[in-house]
Amino acid sequence: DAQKLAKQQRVDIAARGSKQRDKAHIRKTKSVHFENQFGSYDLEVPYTEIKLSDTPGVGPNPPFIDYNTEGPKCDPKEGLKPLRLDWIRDRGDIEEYEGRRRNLGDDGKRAIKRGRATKEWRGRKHQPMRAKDHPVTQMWYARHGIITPEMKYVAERENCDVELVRSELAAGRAVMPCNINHPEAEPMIIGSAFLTKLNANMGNSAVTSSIDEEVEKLTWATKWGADTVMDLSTGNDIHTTREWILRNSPVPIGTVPMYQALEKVEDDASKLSWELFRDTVIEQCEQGVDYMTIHAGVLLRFVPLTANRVTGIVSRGGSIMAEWCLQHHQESFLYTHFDELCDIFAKYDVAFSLGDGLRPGSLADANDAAQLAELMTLGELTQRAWAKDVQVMIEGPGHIPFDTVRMNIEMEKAICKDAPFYTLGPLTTDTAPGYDHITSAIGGVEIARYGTAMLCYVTPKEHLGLPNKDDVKQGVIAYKIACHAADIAKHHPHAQDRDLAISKARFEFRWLDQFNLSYDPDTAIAFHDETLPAEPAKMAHFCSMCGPKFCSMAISQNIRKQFGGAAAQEQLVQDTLAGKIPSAQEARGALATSAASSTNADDIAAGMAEMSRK
Ligand code: IRN
Ligand code: FE2
Repeated sequence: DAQKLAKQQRVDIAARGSKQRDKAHIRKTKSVHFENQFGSYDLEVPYTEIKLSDTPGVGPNPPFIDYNTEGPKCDPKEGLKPLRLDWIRDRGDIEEYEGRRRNLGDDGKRAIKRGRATKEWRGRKHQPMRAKDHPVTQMWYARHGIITPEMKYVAERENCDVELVRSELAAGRAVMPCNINHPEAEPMIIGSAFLTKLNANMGNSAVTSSIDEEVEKLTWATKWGADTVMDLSTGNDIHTTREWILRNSPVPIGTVPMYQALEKVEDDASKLSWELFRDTVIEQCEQGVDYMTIHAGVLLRFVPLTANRVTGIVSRGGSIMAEWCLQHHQESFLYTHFDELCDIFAKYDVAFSLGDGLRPGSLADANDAAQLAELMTLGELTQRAWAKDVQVMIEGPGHIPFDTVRMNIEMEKAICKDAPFYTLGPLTTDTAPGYDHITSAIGGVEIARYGTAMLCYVTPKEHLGLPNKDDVKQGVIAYKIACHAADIAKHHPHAQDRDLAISKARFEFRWLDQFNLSYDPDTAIAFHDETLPAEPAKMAHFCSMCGPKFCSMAISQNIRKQFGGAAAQEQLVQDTLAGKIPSAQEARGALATSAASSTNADDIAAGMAEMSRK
């Protein structure tokens, strides 16, 4: 029955589709020529064009240009074009070699046998690349004064100077997750100097979902605006699922390699070892994972600090490591082998997302000794990674009261020397399961406003179950709102342009433009059509909220028509206040210039006379 229900839900979403959005949001690219010491390139930089209609009697409105995360269309069985391949090869600092798994590997074959992966994927070869003699990270290039095509591409997307991109990367204040084995990805940057980014988590678990569904969810998430996607699969066919996702992903892909490592030891944490973990990491580096959550700040001596917590350790990766440390009476191998991990990451340009394994899982546990002890350790690890030119971001909470949100980003900045912060919301109350996209988007705006670079979305299913497609959309849209509100509060250049465009459309009753400029045109139009489905209503100067007589915007427009512009209105007010217009009768008389007569004119004039008396 649960399966039937899930299927029905999928059908509902498919039926709802994304028709309005797809009609109006057109992905385009602009060609940008770029040369550096390694070659000459024509970069095809993507953007979204939102077509707008004319303002009656005034003229056309230019299309609105937006950041695009969607990626080009492709056949999922073929995968995307490897757009960065030449850029990577031209630098002459990599070698191609026989990877650990040249094809799908064992779980891939199992998947094919079960009919869960198609035959086309069986022969897919994957020849990985790695650094020959120096780190191939964007941080290394940035620190050596080299401007890469990736940096130029990002500067075009962000509408900023390429030197800003280079210097932020060099200083570690921004990361560009772009594994050389994921050449399909369109370069993007995460840092507080740039647009706030959002990550969408997905992935199967032992209980639900198939590979095709995961790829579909990925496409779905990037369509609505996810800047990166984390594949958190823990169920069957982890390797194969990830292969499908990577080859189809225009955005950086993150993972928590510990999940796959645990699967390899049949979920028995005590059997984990550094060697097994390292091999899992290399397997994922070769596949093209762009950033990895590594819970290396969960130290043996911090575990007791969680013993009296209300909700203990809520991080999956964190709890696995804590269990391992206690069972083995040993320091975490993630910590003791951290430098080796850095060397591996430097070979492929994988970025660290240093995990918050001890993040608070309830307001009661917020900002406690365990959380702070871990953060201090992450600060130390950041320095060690930077010493090897490896990119780093820092994961943050969790559940924390709103008034301590700002303190959390300030502490992170101080302790981790401005490495980009990447937070899970934070949720500002524990009381609303089913609505945690809201409880957390509230914290998200606040923490991003003060400099958090990327927000990890939380869906309405948080604490309740695996998100379906609709939950993914709800989560992404909630976080689009949070990121955008934060960018406006940060006075990020042009952040408010879209608000201006949609407000003008709203005031001018350009309904379709209003729908199309919204983050979710399909919901906007569906809500509108619920009460006024007829086509002419899309031009009407009112909606069903206030009806034709009481529409404030229509009245405002009437005021302008009757009383003229600001100067004329100001004159009228001055006259009124000076007592020159003592009655409604006379007030109306003063409106000699008024063109159209309106039922509202009486009321307005009466109101002004009343004001004058007072
Ligand atoms: C983000 C910030 N803090 C945690 N996250 C995300 O939580 C992280 O990026 C990853 O997607 C997930 C890891 O969960 P566990 O293993 O810490 O529970
Ligand atoms: Fe939680």
